[in-house]
Amino acid sequence: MINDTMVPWPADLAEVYRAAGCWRGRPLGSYVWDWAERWGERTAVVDGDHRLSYLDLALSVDALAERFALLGLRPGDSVLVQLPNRWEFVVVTLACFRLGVVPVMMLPPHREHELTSIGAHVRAKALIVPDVWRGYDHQALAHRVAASLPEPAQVLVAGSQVRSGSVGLRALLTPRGDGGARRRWLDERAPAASDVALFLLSGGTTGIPKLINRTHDDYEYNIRSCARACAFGPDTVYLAVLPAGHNFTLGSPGILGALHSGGRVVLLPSPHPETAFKAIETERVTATSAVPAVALTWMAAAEAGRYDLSSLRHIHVGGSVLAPEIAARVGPALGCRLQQVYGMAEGLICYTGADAPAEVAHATQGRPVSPYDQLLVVDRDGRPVAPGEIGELLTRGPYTPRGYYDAADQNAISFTPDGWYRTGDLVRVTADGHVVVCGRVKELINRGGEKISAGEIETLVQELPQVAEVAAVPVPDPAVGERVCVFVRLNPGHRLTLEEIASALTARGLAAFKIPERLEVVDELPHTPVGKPDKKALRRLLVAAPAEVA
Ligand code: OOB
Repeated sequence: MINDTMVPWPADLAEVYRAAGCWRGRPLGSYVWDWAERWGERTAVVDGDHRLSYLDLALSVDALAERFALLGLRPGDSVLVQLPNRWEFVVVTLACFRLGVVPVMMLPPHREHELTSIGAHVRAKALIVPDVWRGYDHQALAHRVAASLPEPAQVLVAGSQVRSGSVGLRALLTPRGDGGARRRWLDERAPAASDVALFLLSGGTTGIPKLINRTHDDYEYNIRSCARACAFGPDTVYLAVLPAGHNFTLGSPGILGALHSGGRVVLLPSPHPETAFKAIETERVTATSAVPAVALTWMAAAEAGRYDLSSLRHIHVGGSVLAPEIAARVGPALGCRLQQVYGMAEGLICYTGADAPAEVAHATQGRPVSPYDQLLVVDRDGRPVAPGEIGELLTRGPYTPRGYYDAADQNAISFTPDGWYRTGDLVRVTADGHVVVCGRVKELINRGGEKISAGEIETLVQELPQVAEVAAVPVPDPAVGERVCVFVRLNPGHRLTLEEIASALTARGLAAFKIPERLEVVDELPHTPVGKPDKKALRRLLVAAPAEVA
């Protein structure tokens, strides 16, 4: 069902990608045993005191994949995975790949609103969640969501507080019986490399996040190409501090890139500088990735000089705009090299080289990681701009899918008829092929790298009885880049506060990071000639009146 719904690459291009060695024709789960055979007792995953060797990892992955099958999960079924950066995340993800069960990479802050709509869309057969995380009862949330889904869904719980009606994950991870027989059994049932391996979430600009189906072939190539761009190898120690289910941390090159290179992954559930620096010092971390907001807090904290960060060679910074003046300070502040990255869950990833000169590393967002990536910069009418001019970036390539999952209407907007993905980003491309991100045409708010769809917020605020008309726009912010501001025209005789909006949207089960942080009540919203709220004019208002920012 999931595989039939995917928009395929054209057959002739697929052949080119195979012949060129981009697509190797192997499912992602099959690499787990390659790694184990090559790296055996070397440490693969570190989570606090818990360490897994490559062999432990392969055995646990097989054990869990088999138990998934015994629980009734079938290849092609999808499951919502909402786990923090703990070792279980890695085993669960790889076990899904091994069996051909498709994980949907939810983020820990997601709540009913996101889980319910996405779970229904993919007909999720299970939810895999922590018991309690940051004081929030995810197990109870998962049961509420499961009860609302069209098909029965099991609740699998990481942690020790497993209630009746849930399945405890830890018990499923212990290898039992004949490992060799289990390995053969799983090998025989391995999914096809062209099948969907996982769903990543798009920031999206309308409604709930769109689902991005990434195949085994395409995602393995994504991982391998990014690992090469970042010079990952067996001596890499990668620290994952951003959410593990985000494309940046998961496979660009991130966790899977480190494992695919024989390196070691250190997982931390938060980017807090104190714990991150301690981990860098004790685990001798060589590479990590951060959004600009996190990089800024690290740069400030590093001044105290309390930790030895000398093992760190590279920090990958991307996900939102990094100003060149700040970029120039990252390396000196942290004692490592900066690699900028401009990427998207939809595919295309650009990196500045691991040893790029300062003018490239500080002032550009890098070059595509694959020679097969295609870039086209167009003007408002869709015509290519002159070289070096600014326009919207369109892209195609061996790891950029041709459409969102089961979203024909959205695909007609986000993809051109000949398969180009419209990034919604304004860029210029330098003479030597580096991309410089100059702005955005899509209606999205980028809060410290977390993408928030303006349309999703507007739909929910519009439902409030006080509201006649609403427009959500980004308000610039020095700490996180942008925050959500809503402009509202009220119905006659009504009043509305920011707190009322926040509590109404929280009650609807919206993730906390999406809650508007500024409200502007206006008598009239400016409109474009076609009658839509004029977002450009609204953004100008906010920039013109920064002093009013709460
Ligand atoms: C990464 O992926 P997403 O899917 O969360 O967001 C993609 C969007 C881009 O279209 C662009 O609008 C923005 O995030 N973005 C940047 C940027 N990197 C991403 N805007 C300005 N400067 C940058 N360096 O954000 C992502 C995925 C993989 C690797 C890195 C980032």
